[in-house]
Amino acid sequence: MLRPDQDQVIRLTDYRPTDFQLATVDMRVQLFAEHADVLTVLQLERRAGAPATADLVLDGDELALVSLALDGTPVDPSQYDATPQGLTIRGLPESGSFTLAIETRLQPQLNTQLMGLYRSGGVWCTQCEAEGFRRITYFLDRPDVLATYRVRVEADKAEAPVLLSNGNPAEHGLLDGGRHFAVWDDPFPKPSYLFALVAGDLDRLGDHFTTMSGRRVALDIYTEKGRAHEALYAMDALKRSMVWDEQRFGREYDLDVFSIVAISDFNMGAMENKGLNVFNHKYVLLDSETATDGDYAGVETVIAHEYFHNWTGNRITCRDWFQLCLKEGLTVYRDQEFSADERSAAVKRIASVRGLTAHQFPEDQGPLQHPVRPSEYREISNFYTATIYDKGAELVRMIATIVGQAGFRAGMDLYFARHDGDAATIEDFLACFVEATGADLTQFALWYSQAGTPVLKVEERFDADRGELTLTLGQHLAQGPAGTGTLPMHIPVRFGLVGANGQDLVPAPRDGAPVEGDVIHLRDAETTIVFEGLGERPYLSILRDFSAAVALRTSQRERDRLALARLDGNPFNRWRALSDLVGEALQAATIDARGGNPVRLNPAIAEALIATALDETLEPALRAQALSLPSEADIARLLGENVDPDAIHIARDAVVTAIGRQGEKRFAPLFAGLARQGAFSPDADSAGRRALASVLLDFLLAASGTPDRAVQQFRTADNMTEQFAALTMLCHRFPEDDATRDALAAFYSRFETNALVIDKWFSLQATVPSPSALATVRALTAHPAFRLANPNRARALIGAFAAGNQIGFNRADGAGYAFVAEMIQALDELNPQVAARIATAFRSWRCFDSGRREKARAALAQLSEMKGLSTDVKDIVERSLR
Ligand code: 0A1
Ligand code: ZN
Repeated sequence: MLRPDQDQVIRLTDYRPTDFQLATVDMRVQLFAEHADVLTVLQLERRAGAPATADLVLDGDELALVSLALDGTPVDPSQYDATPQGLTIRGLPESGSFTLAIETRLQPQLNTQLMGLYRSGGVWCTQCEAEGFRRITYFLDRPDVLATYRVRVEADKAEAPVLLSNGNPAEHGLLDGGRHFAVWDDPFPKPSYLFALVAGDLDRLGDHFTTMSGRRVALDIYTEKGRAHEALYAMDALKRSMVWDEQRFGREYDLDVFSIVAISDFNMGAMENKGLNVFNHKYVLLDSETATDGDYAGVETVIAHEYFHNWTGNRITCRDWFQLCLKEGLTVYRDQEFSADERSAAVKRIASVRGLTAHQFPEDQGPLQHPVRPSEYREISNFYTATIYDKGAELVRMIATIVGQAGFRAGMDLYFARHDGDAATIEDFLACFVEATGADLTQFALWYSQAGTPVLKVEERFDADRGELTLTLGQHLAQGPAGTGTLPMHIPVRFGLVGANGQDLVPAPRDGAPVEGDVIHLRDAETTIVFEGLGERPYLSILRDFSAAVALRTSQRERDRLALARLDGNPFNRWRALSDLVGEALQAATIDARGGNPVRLNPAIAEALIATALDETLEPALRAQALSLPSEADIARLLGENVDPDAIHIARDAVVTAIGRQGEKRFAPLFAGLARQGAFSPDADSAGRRALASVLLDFLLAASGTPDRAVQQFRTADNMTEQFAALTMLCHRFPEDDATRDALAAFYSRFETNALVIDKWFSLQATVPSPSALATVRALTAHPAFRLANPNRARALIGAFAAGNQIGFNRADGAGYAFVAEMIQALDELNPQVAARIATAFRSWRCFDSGRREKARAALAQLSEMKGLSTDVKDIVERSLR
């Protein structure tokens, strides 16, 4: 593929508004078997104050111009330059409004990048965020150019009975030759990245919602033929999201229709196009036979996330792509709060923090580090990251902690009232909380510009004679590859002082201490706080609910942590006390294993885990979290440098076996007692019981050394959660066993026609923790069901191997790295975005031992020298090497 050189760096400081203002967009899209004709009429006007001679420069990407007319008259070719990458028009009117009619011809069936207009399983669909609209027509393709759109779609009626675009339906009718049309009107001004068009032969699940002001909204979910019933849970999640946004944020839906379309070829999870969300079908379609509890939770979250974007993203959008966290961080915060309210708040918080530390921390601590609001980029698609989304959400959460829940709602109300219809900035957002609450967020704003994970160090000293507890809190931010500064930030540290019986003591900080209720406001590099009037030495429960995105270092004694794991009234911190103990034990075990020594585990730690498993006062989902040990990648991150993944694997397995043996007699009846009575239900409580049963089963298998219990569960399960858990344990623990081979084959033939389940089958084999997984994965690339061009399938095999198989990817001989590099190169020819995403698996290469480091560096270096590499992959590879 021929690629233009797009190596320029885009900088936040270069931002300036366009010279031309756009008012309306009128489109006609004619879809044919081999091409699509797009006529776009723009109503434009030179902006007041813009130079009278400024040219109009429109973005394009692989476009072909068919015709160009100004106010109805063809433009003389001497007046414009059209290339596939842009259209520059000279001599446009100095004042007054004018129209430009632009005709382009596209070939959606050849579009494998899945950006712009493409075909997926015969359906025409679009993806325009961030810069896909310029692949449909020449345009001011940037988020601060807002316009109302009227779109007419035409296609063959038999091939595409469903014709959709943004907004409300306006007209529809028949055309000659078996064709038909539909016109859609979107009254809300929007940027081009929110444009969408869908045409195809789809099934529909219809429902409706009555908003708080009594308006009736039609809700439609479109799926491939014969699968509309699999969207019932998604529809339920959508209605719950609509109610929640009204109640929690006072936000009402604004169009007459809200539609979701499930598509099988999609680069990301889903897209919040105004009134017409397009989803990866993975986040729409499910039932209990084909989807796990994790899939149900994923559908609920993504449905909510995209719906919440209607206000945080669509009604208020971003001025430029540097402000991406303005919509993404805020919307993730909102979807997390929704899940917390719908399910268990503590369990949701633990899951979110586990996700943050597993995905965002390594990004923030490695070569791909960037601030939540970056100041430059080469390829914006590479900035849909855990930092923008998940750390971005943590910053919103910190604001809520600093200004309090009521202040947060007041600030949000002001934000919605003041910026509705705007393309806003982070400064606009912060100003609303400052004005609504009087808080000073000047220092807090550093969180948006400084990359890296601050280390929060906490020391405690108790003076029994005076009854005083002295805390010394220090923060340190190392200068990382992003080079964005290391100033002390405002860190809200939620805490509790826990008495001997688990009750929270009322803290009495000495006058002048920066403490408000249960929050310490750390603003300096170091602060000492004295709590007075303590009759006994309390257990310090610090950073409750993970109130700030920091790496916590305490010198807390093991027995204090064991006490907190038993007593802390804050369930999140109770979980963390245990998780820290286990994390340290796993690090020590890895050192044992690496030295060729037998792995030891302090029986008191195993006992604490077993006691938690048996504690009926705790909800099962929380117990399951407590018993799910840190992953091999988590342990690698804790160790930090000179990591040997083989030693980690041996150590972790030995620790699981030791816990299993110590707990076996108590786990077995607990496991048996969790067996379900009655029909399957995906609700959070039932899912929690299944999660607990599943971790118990893994301990029991490790202890017994035989696959029998897993084989039994695999055979008798009537739902995917239990069946897939059993299959995973068989593959991971007994990869060579005949029973495993049989189960894998049976699973494949049973679900052969369901792509989402077959994705699971591929990724399960890709993540078997063994050096021989590489041979399996390589062989699976030749499997008839493997298709590199399908993002879900590519991620299921190659992505899962690279990001989810510590031992296989990081093989000491470098063969894992070489294989993934080769696949990235092949995929880059088809789909640069997905290739670049898979390439981020290399980001932690510097933490391994020197042998692996050299092999990884060599694979990256070789990749970076490949000819014809996309900007997307080049950007990731070159930054990874810096
Ligand atoms: N805004 C979407 C994410 C998204 C971004 C880019 C895409 O291009 C392929 C697709 C989706 C969200 O936050 O859900
Ligand atoms: Zn989003």
